[in-house]
Amino acid sequence: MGKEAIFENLFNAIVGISEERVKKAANELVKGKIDPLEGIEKGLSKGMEVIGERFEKLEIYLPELIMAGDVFNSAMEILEPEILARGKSVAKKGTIVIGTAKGDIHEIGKDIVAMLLKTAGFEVHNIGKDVPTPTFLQEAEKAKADIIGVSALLTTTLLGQKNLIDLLRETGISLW
Ligand code: B12
Repeated sequence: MGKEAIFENLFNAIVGISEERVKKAANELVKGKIDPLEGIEKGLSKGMEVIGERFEKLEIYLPELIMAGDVFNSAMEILEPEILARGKSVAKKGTIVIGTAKGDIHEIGKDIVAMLLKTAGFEVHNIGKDVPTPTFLQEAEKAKADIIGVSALLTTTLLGQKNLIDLLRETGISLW
């Protein structure tokens, strides 16, 4: 099967919220030695965009949103070892603390970013979701981090990013 057909199967499996189909397509991608990152970009994430649009239009509801997230994660369980195996051992580039802002439990994208940074040579401290602003600072100090990454998918939790910058300024830590 060609890679475009596999990307389409990944897309359709997310939109159709089918764990069985997503696993099948993810396994085909690995067997076909296709770049898993391309599969995430051109299949899984595109499918998630459609899920988000349908949710916004009230064509689907929260349970479907939750299930679509689980379907995405079952594909990631198959793709992640492949992504890590493809990563070349590179010199350490720095340390990053990454988490999702307080009030926000979206973590699929943040976990992908964390994994990609790891394969690119960063020491990554993934501190999870719904993280209070001061915890980012505490964890960054503990890890002696060079970078802090704050994921926020909700309009309301975007403020978590600004709050952290304000907190860093207050404590006198110099930013970039
Ligand atoms: C799956 C999903 C959920 C799942 C999350 C499951 C999980 N384990 O993460 C669940 C069901 C829990 C959920 C809940 C809710 N959700 Co939701 N959800 C989504 C959905 C469909 C997909 C998100 C996703 O995983 N995408 C796939 C990943 C790969 O993409 P990504 O997250 O964008 O990540 C990429 C980039 O953003 C970036 N990135 C992400 N983090 C970081 C961090 C750093 C440091 C960097 C550099 C880059 C980076 O890189 C990633 C890889 O490319 C989006 C729709 C959408 N189009 O985004 C809505 C969406 C984000 N949700 C939405 C809403 C409203 C909610 C709820 C409030 C619904 C409700 N009524 O309860 C709750 C909020 C719960 C909470 N307190 O957080 C809205 C937000 C609207 C807004 N403007 O605020 C959206 C946009 C849907 C919509 N169109 O209405 N959701």
